[in-house]
Amino acid sequence: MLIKRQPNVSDHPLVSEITPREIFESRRTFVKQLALGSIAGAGLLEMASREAFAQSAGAQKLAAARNAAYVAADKVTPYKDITTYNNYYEFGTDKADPAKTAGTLKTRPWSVAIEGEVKKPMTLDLDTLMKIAPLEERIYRLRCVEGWSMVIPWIGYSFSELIKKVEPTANAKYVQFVTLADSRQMPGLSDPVLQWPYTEGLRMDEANHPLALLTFGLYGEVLPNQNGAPVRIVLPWKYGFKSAKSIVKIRFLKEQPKTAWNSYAANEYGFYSNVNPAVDHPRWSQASERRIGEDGFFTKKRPTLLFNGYNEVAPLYAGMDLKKYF
Ligand SMILES: Nc1nc2c(c(=O)[nH]1)N[C@H]1C(S)=C(S)[C@@H](COP(=O)(O)O)O[C@H]1N2
Ligand SMILES: [Mo]
Repeated sequence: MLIKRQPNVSDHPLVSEITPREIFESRRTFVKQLALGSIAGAGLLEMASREAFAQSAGAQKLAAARNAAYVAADKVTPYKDITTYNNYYEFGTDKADPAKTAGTLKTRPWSVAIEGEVKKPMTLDLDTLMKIAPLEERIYRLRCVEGWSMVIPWIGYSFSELIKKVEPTANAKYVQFVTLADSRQMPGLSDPVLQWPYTEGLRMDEANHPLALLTFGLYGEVLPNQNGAPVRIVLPWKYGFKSAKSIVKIRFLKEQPKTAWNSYAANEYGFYSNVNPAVDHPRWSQASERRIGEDGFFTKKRPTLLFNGYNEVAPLYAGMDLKKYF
C-alpha cells in the first residue's frame, strides 16, 4: 500500500496499527503545527511530514504494502525492544551495545556484490537493489538460539526475486552471505569472539523459499543500524543468527560454505539451525522461549515450535534426520 500524506496526513492505516507512541505524538504535533499555519504549502507539507516521522524514530520512512499471506497472528513486539535488545557483535556483545554504538555505521553509499556460480554477476547499489521487486511488509516471528523471541514487522521482498535476476548456474548449490567488517565503523571487531566478517549460508532451495526475506526496513522505516542496515536477510524458521545483517556480498557456491557460528562451535551451532524444540543446545533446552516485551517474573514461557511454526518449509527437509542436520 502506498502511503498517502495528502489531503489527510493522519490517514495512514498501515503504520497506524503498529507505530510506537512517539510517532503518533510527533504526528499530532505536526498536525497541530499545520493547523496553526506554521507549516504551509504543498511541497513543504510533504517535506515536513517526512521530517516529523524521521525525527520521531531517527529514521526515514519506507512505504510497503502489507502481504497478508505473511502476517504472524502474534502481537507485534514494541519498537523499543526490537531496536534496543540486539545481537550485532560487530557493535559489542551486550544486548544494549548495538543501539548505543551502531551510529558509526555508514549505510550510504552501499553496494552488494553478487558473484560465484551465476550467469550474471553484478554489483548493485542500494537503490537499485531495493527496486528489484516491490517492497512488502511481513510480520515474522524471530527466535534467537538464546531462548527468546520477538515479532517484527519487516519490510523487504523474497530473496528468490534477486536469485532469479542473477541466474545461478547448474553448479550453484549454496548461497553465502558476507557482511561488512570495517574496524573504523565497528568497535566490536577488536574482539575476536567470531571470525570476521560474519558470514552465513543456505542451501539453494532454502534460499529460494518465499519466506526468505531480503530486508530493508522495519516498522514502516528503513532498518535502524543496530538491526542490520541497510540490507540483511531474515529467515523466520531458523535461529536468529542465520539472519545476517549489513550484507555486502552474496556468493553462489558449489560447496557448503563455512559460517560464523558454526566455525565458532560446530557442536553447538549447526549449518541448518532450524528452530527445533526437540534438539537442545548442548548447554540449554530449546523447548521453550521467552517473548521479549512480555516478560515479567510470573510470565510463562511459550513452547517453541518446530521451524518456529513455519510448517510450510517442512518439505525442504523431507527425509533428513534433523537431529543429525541440526
Ligand atoms: N552481521 C551480524 N549479523 C547478525 C548477528 C551479528 O552479530 N552480526 N547476530 C545474529 C543474531 S544472534 C540474531 S538473534 C539476529 C538479531 O537480529 P535483530 O537484532 O534485528 O533482532 O541477528 C543476527 N545477525
Ligand atoms: Mo541470536
